[in-house]
Amino acid sequence: MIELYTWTTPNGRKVSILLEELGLAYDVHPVNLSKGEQKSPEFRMISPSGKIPAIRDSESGQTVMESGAIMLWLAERERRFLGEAHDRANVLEWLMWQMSAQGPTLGRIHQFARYGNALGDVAETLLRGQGAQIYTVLNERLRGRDYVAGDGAGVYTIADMAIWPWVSRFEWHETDLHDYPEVLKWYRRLAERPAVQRGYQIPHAVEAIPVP
Ligand SMILES: N[C@@H](CCC(=O)N[C@@H](CS)C(=O)NCC(=O)O)C(=O)O
Repeated sequence: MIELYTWTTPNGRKVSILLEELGLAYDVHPVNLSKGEQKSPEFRMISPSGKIPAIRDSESGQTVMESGAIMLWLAERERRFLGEAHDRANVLEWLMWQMSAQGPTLGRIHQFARYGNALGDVAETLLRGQGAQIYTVLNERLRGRDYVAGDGAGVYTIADMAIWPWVSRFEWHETDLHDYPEVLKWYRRLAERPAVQRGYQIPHAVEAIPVP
């Protein structure tokens, strides 16, 4: 059984969406970030960085932190959502783009646009520009495609599942998805998936997925 330690955030939802898509049985352990539960010594035994998401395989005792590592570990174990062998490089590059560029950039924008932590005009203008670049890159990638990775129209993989939850915060970073029509089509396509809808509501029910 997979034990999932998570909260209602984009990084947490990446893993709950994948677990739902895989149809695996899993136990959910909410880690309330506003109470600082992620910094407890008990949780750090599972996630040394003190961040969600993290998983523990109760059969082997294996723990994994870092959403990208968790997604790869689960997808490789189940041999699903990685595309064909020849798609692998493509899946990895978009997964790594999400981990190193999309998530961190949009997360920094949340700091001032959502939480009111002023960073100063220069930094905020720079970050807004970087956020727009992120959406532009994704929009161009999705032109004529259904999914970010794979040949032709693409194939649904962990790369889509990693990128989508951050796009679902578009309101938090003051982005109008109508400015990025290819992203909007892809975003709506994934939002219709029952597994995405279930995974979005882990570890507890929140508002419906925002769909512009
Ligand atoms: N690179 C990590 C980032 C994880 C992360 O930033 N998690 C946030 C929630 S989305 C967190 O636990 N924040 C609480 C904290 O940093 O104290 C991953 O992708 O798993």
